Amino acid sequence: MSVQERTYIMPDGVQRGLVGNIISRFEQRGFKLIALKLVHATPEHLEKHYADLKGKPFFPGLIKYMASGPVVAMVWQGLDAVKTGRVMLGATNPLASAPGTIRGDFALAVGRNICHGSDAVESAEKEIALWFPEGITQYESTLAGWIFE
Ligand code: RTP
Repeated sequence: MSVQERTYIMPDGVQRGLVGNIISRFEQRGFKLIALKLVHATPEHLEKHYADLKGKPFFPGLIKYMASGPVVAMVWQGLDAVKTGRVMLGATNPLASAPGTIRGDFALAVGRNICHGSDAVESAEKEIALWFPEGITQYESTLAGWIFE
């Protein structure tokens, strides 16, 4: 648990026009945006990102879908960013995602569940290094004292 914890959040389906809403939710919750870019990723890059899922029956379809259009690579920082980010996303299957969560509000199908979020601090670090090899610029925010004790 750290107020400096970072998570990698990646909306897909940019065509649906939901990226701004997803960004707003993280901003409103109190997280600090520390990196963001639009990327049309190659299958090879996505296979690295989803390496843990290699062998799953849905893996080829997942890579094909994610490579079919742009994604938005983002890093958000703040208290318990990884766990809170997952709560904000909802369950992997939108059928089980509560209304009020990103998937519970915007998704119906597990293979189109709108947004990825790191599932652990270690995977967040790996994912951030994979998507932002150029590094991340740090900047001061005067809001911290109003958001964290
Ligand atoms: P994510 O990595 O995208 O945040 O999702 P997650 O941890 O909740 O779920 P994970 O098991 O890591 O699966 C990664 C993505 O693969 C797609 N998926 N499709 N057709 C299927 O049964 C199935 N299962 C998973 C989803 O898009 C999921 O987010």
